[in-house]
Amino acid sequence: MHFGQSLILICLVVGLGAETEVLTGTPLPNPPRANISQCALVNDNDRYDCIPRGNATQEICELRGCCWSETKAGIPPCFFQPKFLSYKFKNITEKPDGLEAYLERSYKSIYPNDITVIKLIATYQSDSTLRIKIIDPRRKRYESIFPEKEINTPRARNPLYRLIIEKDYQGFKVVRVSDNTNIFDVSDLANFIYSDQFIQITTNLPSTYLYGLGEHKERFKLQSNWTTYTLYSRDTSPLPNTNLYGSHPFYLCMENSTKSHGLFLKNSNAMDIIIQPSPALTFRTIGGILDFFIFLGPTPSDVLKQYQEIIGKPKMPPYWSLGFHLSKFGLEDLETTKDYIQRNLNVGIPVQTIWNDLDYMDQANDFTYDKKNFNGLPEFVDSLHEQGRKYVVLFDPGVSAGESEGSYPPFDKGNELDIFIKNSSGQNLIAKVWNPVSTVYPDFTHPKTFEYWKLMMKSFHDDVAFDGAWLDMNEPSNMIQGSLNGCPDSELETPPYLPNVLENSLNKKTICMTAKQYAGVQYDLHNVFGISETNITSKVVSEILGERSLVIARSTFPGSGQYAGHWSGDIGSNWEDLRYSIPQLLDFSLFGMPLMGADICGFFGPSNEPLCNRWMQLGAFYPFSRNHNSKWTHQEQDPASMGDRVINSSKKALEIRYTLLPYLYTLFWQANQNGSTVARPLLIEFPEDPNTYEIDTSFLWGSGLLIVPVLEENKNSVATYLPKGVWYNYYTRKILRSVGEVIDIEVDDETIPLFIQGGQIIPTQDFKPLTEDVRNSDLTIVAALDENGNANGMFYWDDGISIDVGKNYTLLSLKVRNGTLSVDVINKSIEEPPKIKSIEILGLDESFNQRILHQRQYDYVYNKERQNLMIQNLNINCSSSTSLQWS
Ligand code: MIG
Repeated sequence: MHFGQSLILICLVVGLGAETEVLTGTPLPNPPRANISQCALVNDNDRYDCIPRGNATQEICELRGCCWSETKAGIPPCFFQPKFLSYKFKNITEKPDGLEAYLERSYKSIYPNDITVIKLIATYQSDSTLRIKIIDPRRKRYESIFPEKEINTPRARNPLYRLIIEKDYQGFKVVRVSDNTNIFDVSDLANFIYSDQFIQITTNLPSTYLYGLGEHKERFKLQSNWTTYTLYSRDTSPLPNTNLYGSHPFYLCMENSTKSHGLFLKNSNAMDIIIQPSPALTFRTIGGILDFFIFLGPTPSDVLKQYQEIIGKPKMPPYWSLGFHLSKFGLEDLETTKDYIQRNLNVGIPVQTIWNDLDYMDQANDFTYDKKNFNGLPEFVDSLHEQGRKYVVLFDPGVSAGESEGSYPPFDKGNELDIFIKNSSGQNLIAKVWNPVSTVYPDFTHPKTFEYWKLMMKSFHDDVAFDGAWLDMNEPSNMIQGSLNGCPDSELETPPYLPNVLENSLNKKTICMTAKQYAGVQYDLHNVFGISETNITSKVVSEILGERSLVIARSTFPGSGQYAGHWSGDIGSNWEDLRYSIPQLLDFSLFGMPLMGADICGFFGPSNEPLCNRWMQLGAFYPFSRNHNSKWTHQEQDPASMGDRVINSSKKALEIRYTLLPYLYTLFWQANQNGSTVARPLLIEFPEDPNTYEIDTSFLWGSGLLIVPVLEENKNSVATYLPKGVWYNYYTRKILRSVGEVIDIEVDDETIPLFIQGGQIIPTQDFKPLTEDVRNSDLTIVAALDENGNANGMFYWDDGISIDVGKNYTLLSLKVRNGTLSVDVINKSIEEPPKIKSIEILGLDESFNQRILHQRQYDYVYNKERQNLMIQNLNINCSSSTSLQWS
């Protein structure tokens, strides 16, 4: 049926010299009427919408050469006939590492400015990654400036994929060689449109198990019932079916064979992505180019590694940032801030980092602090540092434009360097955010903005020695539409196709699409505003501190993980949003942003004791663990304010978190090195078990720890799926052998169910209220044996702050085989790493021979009922490899 690479060679001959011919286009004709018998062949679920987001009538439909027949609501009545002639391959040239081809359009599309001849460039990037770029060969179009990671020179030896051009030249597809699965199936180009402001392409999918395409308030597994996912960065409290703060055109697909693949569309324009039940997926973007990266996996963790090869791997967070953070909007002065922290410290909550929101600023202006209400802030921050605590403040991207000349350097300096975003006539675009009068935005794509931002951050840091930057409002958000003077009439402000964006407007709650930046217009750059600010902030703060910086950003894009973490914004204080926080967290694991968490106990609306109780338990296991509250709530929700039960729950869960910090930190290091996940969806750990494909109420830390939060009110039990294998109840150490089944767990109010996976070794340290003390305390190695008595693990240790990760560190490989734990030193730091003081073995049958333990005079306790062995009072130095035998 299809022809492969051998036939492409024939086309090479056909293609020679054809380039000039296809480049001279004549005006396109209108399409002929659809062929009714062809139309009848199309199943409802397979229809390709011919009037997307338009008012479909039969007349308009038929004029477009499309088929008309009304059917169930939600299913497009006007659709393309199969193999409707859109573009046709014209000449195809095989290259050493890919293929190039031209495609020529046959009929007018319904959008202005069809690009009649386009060029497809396929690059065999590696054995597992194929890039397909489709451009206008005659005119350079905007290409997303992020991710900015350089892409390696192509090198494929035995690609897992094959690119096939259809015999009729009206389609192409990417096939997995090993089993012929269609990975990217555009074998029918019927609805393929490439016009100036509307680019559409549909791929048939091998399954409906799709994940990613954020940021959305959605379950982890995406819906495929003609569901539209719109990507357009927007400041809004998260609602379902709405574009939110960040834009990630990446999906992971689990195939029916349990293999998986991924796809990244490198495009930063506003877009709709529609998933229909056939299943098929349509990208509809209103600008830029098509630039696909297709990842062949075959495991989902392979896919994510391959993806992060392209977008960049996550930044290594400072160790302290894995401690518990306490924040609140509405800590209106320094005394309130101090009391807020102190009351939590008083009841034993291990607050590592204190955050101040907008409140600290003078008139909500960046790089200032309120000298009256926050008088003494610099000294307060110094005292936090003396205690071993950290301090993070909020920055908005916009700076005040309404201050009198000479009184506000952030405006004067920016103006002097001329780095503010311009309106269409070239003056500073004036908007309004929190500043008293008006706001301008630095253009973070301007080459001088790095120095500008650094100067501002540095002079503020000289006053207030903050340790991290919290980047809010960087969609960019604007409280008035477009600008103080509105926006000009332009097809950029009101494009021929408007994606399904909130409030049906591109410039609502943000700046004009015609606004000008160094790298282009807002129309193209909107979705990368956040990442451009985050990138610069991450570097600037590291340079100022001389240490790793903590940056948490609201608006994100592929590659943001290299610079920052993320929080899920202004979610509600309710059970529903508690539940959604897990899929949101797992989505950002897919997006290469492991440092993620939601506002614990919720942001908007009053929280309440039962909710906050369960939320503090779950939040202790968000990689980024922060309780933050809105100012309008009039309901405190920090643990101390919530009464004994929440205090006890919080302490219990956070103490476990702190003892697990060495494990969590090691996972972050692995993510930084290999692009692996920290908070891990079950399907990534158990891709061969389709029962895990819809799970988003529990998740793992790495491979070792399964977290099963209680997500409903008045519940003292939770049902959870335990994949096949050996598990251990974290609290009782009791062994559970699962055949892959749902189990019911009884749980009291103050406990979050946790399980350790057999076969994993988890490094733990002592609980201490400060992260730095945990980092320096002795180790307890917990080895949870699998059914064969084996286990594996790693321990990574460094100073927790060095920018140059991987220069001075200790790395231990931990292994249990035949009743012996071996500790292999893979790398040794200059400083001596912590000592191993105890080893705990889980799942040790009582038949093991205790003679050796006696002989060597180990101090040990064996618990027959729990089947665990604790060898204690050891003093094992980890600077050299060693082993310890118990049977
Ligand atoms: O429009 O800075 O998501 O965390 O507390 C609200 C005040 C602006 C939104 C952030 C939220 C923060 C708040 N900000």
